[in-house]
Amino acid sequence: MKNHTTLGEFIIENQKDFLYSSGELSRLLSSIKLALKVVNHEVNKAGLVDIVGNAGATNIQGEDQQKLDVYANEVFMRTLVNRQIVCGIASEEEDDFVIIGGKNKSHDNKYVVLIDPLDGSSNIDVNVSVGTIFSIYRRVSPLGTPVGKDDFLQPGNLQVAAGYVVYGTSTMLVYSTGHGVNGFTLNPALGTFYLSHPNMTFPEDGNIYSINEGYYIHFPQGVKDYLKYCQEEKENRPYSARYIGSLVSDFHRNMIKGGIYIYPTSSKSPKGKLRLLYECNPIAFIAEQAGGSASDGYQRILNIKPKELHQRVPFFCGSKNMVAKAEEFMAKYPEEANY
Ligand code: P6P
Repeated sequence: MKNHTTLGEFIIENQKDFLYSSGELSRLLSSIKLALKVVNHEVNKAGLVDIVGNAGATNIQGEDQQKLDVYANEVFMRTLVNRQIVCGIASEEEDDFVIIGGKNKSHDNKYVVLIDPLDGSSNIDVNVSVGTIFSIYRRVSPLGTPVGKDDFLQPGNLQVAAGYVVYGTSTMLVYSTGHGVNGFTLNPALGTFYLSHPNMTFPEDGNIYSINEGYYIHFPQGVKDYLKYCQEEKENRPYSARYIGSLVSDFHRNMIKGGIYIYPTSSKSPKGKLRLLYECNPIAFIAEQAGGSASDGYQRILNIKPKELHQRVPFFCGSKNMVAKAEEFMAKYPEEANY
């Protein structure tokens, strides 16, 4: 194997890029690296041990919690708390944000983490790839005090780092600290991530669209018009429809091959399904850092000021020119911007 840089070496080599970081962000990224290796180990053997299937509980979203959801959440929470690096955590699997602090002075820590510990969990039982998505901000509340909601309700354009993991045919970590996007592939024999996809860039155009067309009749008219555009026999169309049902997997493929992912509003999901804070914002941050774009059909995702922790928004994300074309169709129905 070519002498690839390891993730640990990459984090250290690029530490100088982190504005006013005294190495804490590097340590935070390293703690996430440890947690995702532990989760990866369980995901890879899910079919062999009694950890697949329903945990018998539901989360605040009212979704059945899969056992691996619960396990992944516990692993990330424990790792981040034990490393004493963050002052607060918000998770898809936690009703409210979790204050980290008190006895071990974590109130002095600078960063908060927002996470979807296991995205696409409905695919777990059928052995289709799933993922983890994380977003990191500097706190806005004073050091030494307990974090508050405002530390988590920051617009996505203030993220200091974001990333995702695809637990797929190989396990990959893709992340950005605002200086481009880099992908690392796990060598399972060594338990080491190697830089396999340096400077990932989103093709400006593509011919793949990812959406759950089963809900077609419930989509806004702008989305229906765009889908008909994708399917017409003209220029480089019709496009190919590819939908895995796992955001990180569909997004990852589209970033490599070019494409657009859409989860719009519908009568089933009047505000869309994806959560702004720990799904759309981190994926949008990565998309833009790679030269792609992300909107709710009308405005840049990263400019949206969050109102609540588990807020949902419509999501159009991918190749810049494909998102722009979809927005052209959405713009014909401005009334639908008020979801
Ligand atoms: P549907 C997984 O639950 C998820 O949040 C995304 O990963 C995925 O793209 C989407 O929901 C799938 O939702 O309604 O098409 O099954």
